[in-house]
Amino acid sequence: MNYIIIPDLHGQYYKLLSLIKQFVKIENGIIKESKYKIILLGDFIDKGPKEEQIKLTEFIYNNLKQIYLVLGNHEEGSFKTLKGFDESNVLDFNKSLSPYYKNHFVPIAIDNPELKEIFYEIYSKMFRIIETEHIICTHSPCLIEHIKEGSSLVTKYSYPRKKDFKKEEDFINYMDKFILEITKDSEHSKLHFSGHLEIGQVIKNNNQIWLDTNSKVLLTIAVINEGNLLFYNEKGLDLNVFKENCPVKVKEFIFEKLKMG
Ligand SMILES: [Mn+2]
Repeated sequence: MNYIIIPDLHGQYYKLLSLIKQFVKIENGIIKESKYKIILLGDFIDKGPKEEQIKLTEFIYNNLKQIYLVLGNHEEGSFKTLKGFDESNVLDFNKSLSPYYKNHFVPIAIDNPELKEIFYEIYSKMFRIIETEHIICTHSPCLIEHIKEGSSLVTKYSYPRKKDFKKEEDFINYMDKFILEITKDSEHSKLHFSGHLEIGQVIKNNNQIWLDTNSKVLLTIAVINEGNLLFYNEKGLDLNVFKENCPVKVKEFIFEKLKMG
């Protein structure tokens, strides 16, 4: 099977189109039958422009046959917040998970009941873990134990953000330690793909691949074609992955082109 694996889109509908049009045909908003299955690694809502969040949600809904969905913390948080709203009809800002989720998709869906129903339908088709013969996909980078246990950490492993550090250097040092800690275990041979982190680069260590979710500039996706793993952005093949952009110590881990049986 061939896969196109796409990290956190956060409502960037047009970016998704330019990424996947390199591999699949789209006619009247429908992805035509193709040799690729598309996997979205979660967090397709929030942050992006309102109109694009709506378009992206509708596009996913219309293409559920071609798109496999991993559950992200933004979908989970928004779903719970919306359900709370359905039950009480009053959005209680103190009771819901975090004020963060109320400033994005939630108010858009409350204003648009049809969109909310579409979102619920998509949500019912999302998985915390997608596993195939060769790959495992989770929203958040996580330890193999978390996958085995089916822990909710596969969706929302938390880590400090760049803005939590005074100096960028401190953040890089922290992330280097975090990366080594979380990727230490490579007992299984499948490639493990995840998104969720906002560190502005793709990271590979052992069998784990974390796709950059800082999609404000170029968004890098992974493409598995006939057992070859390649990386693409909107402009085409991304050859800079793992060469220039990794944190200092992570550069020690050299990326080899992966062949899967
Ligand atoms: Mn996330």
